[in-house]
Amino acid sequence: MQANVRIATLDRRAAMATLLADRPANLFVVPGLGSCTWDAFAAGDDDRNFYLWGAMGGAAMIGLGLALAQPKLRVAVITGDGEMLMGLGSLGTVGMQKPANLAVVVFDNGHFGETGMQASHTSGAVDLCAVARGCGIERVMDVGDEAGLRELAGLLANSDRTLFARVRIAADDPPRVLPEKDGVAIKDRVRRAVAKAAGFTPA
Ligand SMILES: Cc1ncc(C[n+]2csc(CCOP(=O)(O)OP(=O)(O)O)c2C)c(N)n1
Repeated sequence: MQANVRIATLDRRAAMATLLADRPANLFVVPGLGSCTWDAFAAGDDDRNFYLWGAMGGAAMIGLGLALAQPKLRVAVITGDGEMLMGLGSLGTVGMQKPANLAVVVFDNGHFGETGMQASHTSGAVDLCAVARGCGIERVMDVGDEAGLRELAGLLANSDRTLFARVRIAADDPPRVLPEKDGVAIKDRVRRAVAKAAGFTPA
């Protein structure tokens, strides 16, 4: 069994930028609340980002719903280890449903960054890659370098099966850059983008 390697050095802003650099037109991103939402916005505001400001623990389920409802789209949930740990059971539901167009990516810094860098369970016993495998997700990646990030970016565009990736990022707290906060505006904007990308007229 692979060890739970805890060396985390990737820069979170650079990692997000690499993942989204050659983003195909049909790739939607659900960034988890807090740092991942700020990272996604910092990489370039985009109608296809469903920024979360709350719903801690819900990012993977929001992404699963979108992926199942819109099979022509690709969906990348990109969230923190604290957020993922709060909704850990959702990986079981992802493993049961297995949509090929869904990726769940965890930016794992081993800490709850937004609230003051308290250590999370991934600093200790919990190995999220092992959890994902145990939930039936077949393609699981443990990403710790630039080459791995680039491979992951390609798979966000074209993986033929559900993907889980842990990205080992450094526990730092870059300056916060905050996107739109109005939940209705965020929802309406992403719905229009979904309709455009999937080729239907929104209700
Ligand atoms: C239900 C709920 N509990 C707690 C919080 C407070 N909170 C906001 S972000 C966060 C930590 C997020 O940590 P993580 O997902 O690991 O992100 P990162 O370390 O990358 O910032 C917490 C505890 C919240 N928003 N909602």
